[in-house]
Amino acid sequence: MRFPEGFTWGVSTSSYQIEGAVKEGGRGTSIWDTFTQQDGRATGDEACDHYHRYAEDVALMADLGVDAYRFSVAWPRIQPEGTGPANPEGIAFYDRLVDALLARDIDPVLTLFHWDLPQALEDQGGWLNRDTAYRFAEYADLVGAALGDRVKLWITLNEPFIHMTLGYATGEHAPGHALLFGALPAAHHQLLGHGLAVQALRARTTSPISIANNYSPAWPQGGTDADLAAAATYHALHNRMFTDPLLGRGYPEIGLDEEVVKDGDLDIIASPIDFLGVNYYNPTGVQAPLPGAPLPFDLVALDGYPITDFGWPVVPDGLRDLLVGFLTEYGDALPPIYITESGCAYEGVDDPQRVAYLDSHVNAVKAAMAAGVDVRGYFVWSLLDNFEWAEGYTKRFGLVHVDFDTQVRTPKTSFSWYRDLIQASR
Ligand code: PNW
Repeated sequence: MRFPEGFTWGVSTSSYQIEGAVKEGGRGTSIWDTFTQQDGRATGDEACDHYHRYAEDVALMADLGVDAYRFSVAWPRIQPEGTGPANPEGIAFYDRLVDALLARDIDPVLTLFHWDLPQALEDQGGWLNRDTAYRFAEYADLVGAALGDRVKLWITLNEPFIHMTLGYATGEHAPGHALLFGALPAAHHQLLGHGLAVQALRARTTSPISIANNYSPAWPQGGTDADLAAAATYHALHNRMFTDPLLGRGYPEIGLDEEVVKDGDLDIIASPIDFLGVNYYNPTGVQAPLPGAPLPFDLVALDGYPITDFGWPVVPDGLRDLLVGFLTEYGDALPPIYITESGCAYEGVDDPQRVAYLDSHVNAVKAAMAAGVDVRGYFVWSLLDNFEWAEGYTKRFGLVHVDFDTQVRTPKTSFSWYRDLIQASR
């Protein structure tokens, strides 16, 4: 089976991971600036210097032949303090970027929030504070007013599950809170912000609008009823919590405090979306917890698969299962899907393992489509090697190698492979 006419091939990045220039253009401080200034961590101060080199990066994408580019807007460039009118210099940067893309016939796909919250809002409690959802809708309105005529797909939030978990439950990411299940309100407030932002954007654009979730099939390791129950609980927390309410089904039973979810919130969160953004990396192995363990599941390694430099298993079947599982779980309520991130960390400019990874995952998408799943596009994470959050610059996800001393970009073997795939599928 060939990919249908109009299938979108793309690449993804995010603002804090590539832009640098953190003190330029009137940008305010984000939680990632604050978080990375601690104890000798790597920072995004320079990253890929994309803020200054965006024209070169757009030219690379034109060479690659992609149909679309998914990037994110840094909220602190638009509202340095998280509220108030739009900073014209911040808008101007994304204006230039969007126009450069359109001039090369590349569709701009814009994510409003990829984790770089204005520090001023964190000082008020960040996503633990319900008010942040309303601030997010105001910000969405400002960006919608500026770019609503040119952006081809809108994405409100990137991976609210990962942001809640690593940012608020374990503290591995900014803002660094380790609240375990106390982090759940940060999920609800993000989803509320998503719904309010969808409503704000509708008044500003006719383009499709959605969210990009991180999905990981929960694979029970061990066959006891307790193992299956633990996997079901993990599935509810990682996957269903961020999908059921969008599709009008409310929250699964995950222990979200009833005080947090106010009357009317679920209607706002269920504001219709036009597609579902799916970021997939790997399934999660789950077992029953040991007696007295703090969490209702135990996460275990999946044995018998190759692993990437990140230590993540390479499981293309997980992507096919995930997509086919959506159809089983949501049926007619399931909107069309875009794979908004798929990729892996490996060293080297010659990167046959990345080629093998991407080839097998593209084939998994094809298999899911043959089984009836409506997938409209596939975006590789990432165009460039970049600032990989808690891992700093040690994990390389790019189709293009970046030398972080000289900022020289070198297309990898996987870049040529992806260019050929795109050309062959036209
Ligand atoms: C995603 N995990 O993050 C993000 O959207 C990207 O910004 C990031 O660079 C990419 O995946 C690679 O990590 C994730 O621990 C971070 O399971 C952590 C996890 C998953 C996704």
